Amino acid sequence: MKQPVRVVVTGAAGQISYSLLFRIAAGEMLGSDQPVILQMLEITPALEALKGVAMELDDCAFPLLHGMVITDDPNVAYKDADFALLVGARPRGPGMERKDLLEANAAIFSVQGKAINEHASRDIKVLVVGNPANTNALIAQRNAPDINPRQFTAMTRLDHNRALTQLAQKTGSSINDITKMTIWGNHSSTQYPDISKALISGEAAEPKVEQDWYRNEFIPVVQQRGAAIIKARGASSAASAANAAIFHMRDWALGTAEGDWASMGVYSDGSYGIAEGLIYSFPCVCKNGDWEIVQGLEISDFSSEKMKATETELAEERDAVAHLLP
Ligand code: NAX
Repeated sequence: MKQPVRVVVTGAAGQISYSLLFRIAAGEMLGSDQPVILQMLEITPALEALKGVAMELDDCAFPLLHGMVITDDPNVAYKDADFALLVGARPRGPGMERKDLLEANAAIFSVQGKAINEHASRDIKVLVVGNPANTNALIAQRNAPDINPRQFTAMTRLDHNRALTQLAQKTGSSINDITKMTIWGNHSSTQYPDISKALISGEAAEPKVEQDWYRNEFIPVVQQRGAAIIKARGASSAASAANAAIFHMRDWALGTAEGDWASMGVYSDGSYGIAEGLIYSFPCVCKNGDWEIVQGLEISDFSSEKMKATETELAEERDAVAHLLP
């Protein structure tokens, strides 16, 4: 049996975590031979509810769950952490402007970044789920100067999965036949879901759908899917978000499938002309616990415009919190 690894989940009493924690403990994220210790962080008023979740985890008698930590102190939560899923965030309250939301979360994610810098394993893999995810990841990263910036990522895998299903349903194919889907940019309504590189059973997907559907249905449906879920369910995506977080971390740790890639919000190295240092979603191949941005893809004028628009939004978000960054 392998040595247990330490996995931090923040916002652990919230609705996404209620799906996420059980799947991590069941071995779906890191494999059925990898024991885990769950280090769960919440704000003080939610600790009682978190104790209830921990009781349920106990009651599952998961063979891979080798321990749990429940805390409201980030310095305790991140101690020796190997993986961290940052789900806890400040939701948009009534009358809150985008700038207020960015600032409220900047406060939370600077604390997380500092605690990671001081207490986590130097090899920690961080995934930010809490919104605005890309900019929250940037803030955490900037507050952790001793950790390689490549170890901070943001989640666009839910958007990627949504895009796969939309394309599969439209073309009457199985999601198992579709590869090389891409989400570019921000996890927001400016994201660019791009099927121009996607393959269905090895053949180009784009010629199989009408341009009108692609541009005027597929792209907005994927961009607005989160809002559609809220409208239908009366609550935001939870189980599907937890599932995407599992897929993101599993691929990063264990590798993407041969011949395919995953969409991940990662530290931009300037690839495709995207400003260096932004946490931007690119197509990534993962191997040996590391990721690489897929290089050399041909970018059409249409794609270039869409990729730029979402980059501009991310640059604006970064600038809105610049005074709070170290
Ligand atoms: P909930 O409100 O159910 O849970 C959030 C939990 O975080 C709460 O229990 C709260 O007490 C806790 N929390 C708040 N501040 C904290 C802090 N400083 N430290 C530790 N815990 C803290 O929200 P949930 O539905 O679970 O969603 C969580 C986040 O995921 C939200 O920001 C949401 O917008 C975001 N999402 C991101 C998605 C993505 O694709 N990147 C999709 C789903 C989701 O919308």
